[in-house]
Amino acid sequence: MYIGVGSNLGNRLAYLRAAVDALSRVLLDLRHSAVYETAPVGGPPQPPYLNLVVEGRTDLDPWSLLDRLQAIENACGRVRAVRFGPRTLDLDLLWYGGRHFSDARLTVPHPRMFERRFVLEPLRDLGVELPGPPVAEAVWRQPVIQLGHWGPDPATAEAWRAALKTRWVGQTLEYHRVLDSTNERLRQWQAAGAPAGAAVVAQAQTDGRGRRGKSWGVQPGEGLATSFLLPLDPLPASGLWSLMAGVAVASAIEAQYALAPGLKWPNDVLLDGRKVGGILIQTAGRFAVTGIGLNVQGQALPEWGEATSLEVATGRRLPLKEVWAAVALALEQWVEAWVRGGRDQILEAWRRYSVTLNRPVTVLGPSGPIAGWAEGIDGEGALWVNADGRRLRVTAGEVSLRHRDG
Ligand code: A4P
Ligand code: MG
Repeated sequence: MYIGVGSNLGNRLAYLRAAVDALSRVLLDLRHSAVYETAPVGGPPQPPYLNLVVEGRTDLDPWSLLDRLQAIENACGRVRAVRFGPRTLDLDLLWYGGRHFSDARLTVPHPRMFERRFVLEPLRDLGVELPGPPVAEAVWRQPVIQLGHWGPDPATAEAWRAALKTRWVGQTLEYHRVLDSTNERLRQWQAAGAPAGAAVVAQAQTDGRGRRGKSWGVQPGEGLATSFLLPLDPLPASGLWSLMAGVAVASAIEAQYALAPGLKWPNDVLLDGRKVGGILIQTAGRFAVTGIGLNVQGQALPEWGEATSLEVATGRRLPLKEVWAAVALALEQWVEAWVRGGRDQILEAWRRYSVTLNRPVTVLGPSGPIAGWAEGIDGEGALWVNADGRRLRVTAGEVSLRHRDG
């Protein structure tokens, strides 16, 4: 039989993995397709789905199987609110041994499966074509992107490692085709003993911060999503880590590609005033998990809004592993510079790249927007804003910042 699995709320990939894991205790000879990111079909406006299809055998009758599927949905926090609406997990019995039947609880085959590319494409990936009505042309135009299978890919990791010019940063790494978040994976790995400098790379990151809703336009493999495990010892405040990582990314693309990047406090990397990358620091034990996202390839599409890519800026489709190796080298050099020379060198470099200092900004905090002038950063990486003579100390994480013209 074939079961369709979909999720478009919360950590979608984690729900898919939990579903496959639970189904492996219900079905024999389980196989599952690659993961696909798919535009919602029907229902109210809602976020994109992740979908896959599971194949397996069972002795359960279809209604007992449906009971099991619904128990798995419920265990994954499924709330039935809107028909066709957003859900953490949806399990549909698509096909049961070629049988056709319908009653109040169950219609098999699933009545809409041949109208949905998010079902047909994963079936194809499994090498399966089920007999059914002819599929309308329009169905094949529903947007779907194949992301691949989860799990580490050691061969690709080795090819990336070979591109490195570092001594320790990135020398131990995991490469994944699809991952919910490289920071999350690295935090888990840290807890299991990953060494300093360990790195995680994902060809597609499904649920990393800042990605949701911006998925369409970036094909898997066009953007760099990576995290590095760096020792926290030299830098006391995580706000400084954000600035240091920003300086490393900016100096890497400046040196490697002769670009003129800018840094927007606290953690955006800009080219020509448009966002090309972002940084997310999380601490784990004695480490700073340093997450970096960079738009490497890709033409500026309308859905990108204020974003850009290295390809747009250089006119070249740069290999991701080359960009990654340049970033790893710069991180190693800046972490070591920190150990040798203290924080001043990094603050000075940050000020040089800054596009935030000495200009009007709006601070969006819990107590509403505050307009002011960005005056400086201090030794902890906090931003000082002058709002009509009142000096505010702004720390990352609590606020977001908008530049104002003028
Ligand atoms: N039911 C009848 N037949 C079946 C079957 N073959 N498999 C009954 C599973 N359930 C079946 O389902 C409502 C009732 O359908 C169940 O109580 C069961 O007795 P539900 O899961 O509670 O509600 P639902 O999911 O909102 O309705 P339905 O009909 O399952 O919707 P679909 O067809 O699952 O559509 N777009 C993308 N890109 N990817 C998606 O995964 N999913 C939907 C949901 C809409 N758009 C989507 C996706
Ligand atoms: Mg359903």
